[in-house]
Amino acid sequence: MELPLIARARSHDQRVALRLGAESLSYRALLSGSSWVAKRLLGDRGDRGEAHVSLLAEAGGDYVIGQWGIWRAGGVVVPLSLAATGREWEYVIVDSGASCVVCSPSLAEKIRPLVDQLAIDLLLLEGEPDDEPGDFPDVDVRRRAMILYTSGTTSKPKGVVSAHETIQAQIETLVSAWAWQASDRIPLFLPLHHIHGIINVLGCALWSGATVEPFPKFEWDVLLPRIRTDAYTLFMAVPTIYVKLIEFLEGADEGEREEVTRAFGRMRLMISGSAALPAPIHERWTQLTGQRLLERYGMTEIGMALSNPLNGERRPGAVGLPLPGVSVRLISESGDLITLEHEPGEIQVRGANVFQRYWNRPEASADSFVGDWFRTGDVAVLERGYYRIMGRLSVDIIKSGGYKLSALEIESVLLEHDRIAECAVLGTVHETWGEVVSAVVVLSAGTLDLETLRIWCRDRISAYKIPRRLVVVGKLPRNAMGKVPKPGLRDLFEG
Ligand code: MLC
Ligand code: AMP
Repeated sequence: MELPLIARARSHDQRVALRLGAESLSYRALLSGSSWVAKRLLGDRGDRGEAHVSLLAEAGGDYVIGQWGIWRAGGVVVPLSLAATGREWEYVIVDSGASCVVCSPSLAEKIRPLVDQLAIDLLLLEGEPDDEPGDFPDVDVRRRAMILYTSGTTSKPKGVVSAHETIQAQIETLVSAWAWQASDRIPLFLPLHHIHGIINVLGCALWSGATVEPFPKFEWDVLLPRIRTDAYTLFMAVPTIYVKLIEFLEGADEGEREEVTRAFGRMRLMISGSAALPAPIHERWTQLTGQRLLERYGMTEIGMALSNPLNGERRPGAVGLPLPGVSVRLISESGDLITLEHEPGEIQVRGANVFQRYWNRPEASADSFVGDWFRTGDVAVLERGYYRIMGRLSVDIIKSGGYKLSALEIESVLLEHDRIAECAVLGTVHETWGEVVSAVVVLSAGTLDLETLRIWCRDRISAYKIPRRLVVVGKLPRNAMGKVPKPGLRDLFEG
């Protein structure tokens, strides 16, 4: 039996799956391309048997052909970030045990030295469409499908292992809750190594027979003419993008603003998630465009869990109710089930949408579950029937521009600097980015300014992990346990 996503793609056949400028790729073309990939990966084997295969491709045909090709060969996709540094790629490839990188030809030279150093295979996506039937394995949906790396509170990112059936459950709940249709058209400008872009946009669209228009990144000038001409029915973004859109619209001349806000107003649905959408931004967007944004809450480990309704009240500042098939409960600090409104507790989630485990991290995996309930580490409260996210249990998790960052991972890099003796990294509030990475350091010698530190960080960590704020202190405060009380450090950045 073919994987459901592939069987569905076959039924969508000549429909346009990807629109790429004046060109387009049909579902059939993506299947043909992925046949070529699967055959190359299989060679004379009958099944890649859950071999881990990294995927490095920009949003577009190569990405989908690579992803489907790996799946059809029985492999597990480990997407690589386009923004990552060489050592971040190395970490993901080595930690996941990937034996091969499937890569766009345009990106090959960047990763080739690492592939050579690790003595793994490189498959370039330069094949011809292949319509000859292939001898592909039957892939049971309980098998592993994807490993996404996400920052944890244990310093280094961990690989979140999801089965095909997990991905299917994550997609199906959204297709039903947000009424995805084959006639939907959506722009894709979010990175494809995270669940928001992979599942909510690409996965749901391709499952539904809809059309995706991929862009290498979010660029207002490029999107604007498309929005103006009603190119999209759906729009999904992180709060930072809505903040930027409001800035653009407020700065536009009146005629343009009028035209574009009306075009946004005509979309079927606009969604925000991956970080808290401040109520004033939600309200300003409605004032400008007439659209009531639908805010939802999710996580790499669980897909989406809570959502405001498609039909009904979309409440600013709230994330609504559990999605179909997803169970959510709140647990107090003392471990009790919260049954009353207005009492905050940790969000725990159960359902077919929940991942299997962290790759090669039995302890972290065990610690993350209470029975079959996954502990999100996020705190919420139920208010007038809807959940509202209050924050996170760990101060070491930072959300910046929708990216989840580990303060501990950044600290361990900063400590490699020969002038930094001690440091504490934390997120501080920022209007556009939600939070920005901020570092408090104690120097062992000389001086250090932010710009010098940022340049030094450049080939070590992704741009969005590099500190934006720096304070040098003589000594870091420590509590009785020897820990730095980070929330107290926020005052250092005020003003
Ligand atoms: C970039 N810049 C930042 C920054 N990122 N400054 C502060 N904090 C950050 N996090 C700076 C750059 O250095 C640059 O400055 C300028 O902003 C523009 O950089 P850019 O890279 O061009 O930014 P842009 O393309 O505008 O990116 C913004 C963005 C992007 C919001 C589109 O960050 C993004 O795609 N975020 C989404 C991440 C995501 O998908 N998360 C989902 C995870 S899954 P200068 O000085 O050089 O001009 C998940 C589960 C769920 O969370 O629920 O969905
Ligand atoms: P990630 O690990 O990158 O998948 O990020 C998941 C985290 O993003 C969650 O644990 C939350 O902290 C945060 N998040 C996602 N959606 C929302 C939202 N609507 N409001 C507040 N936080 C959110």
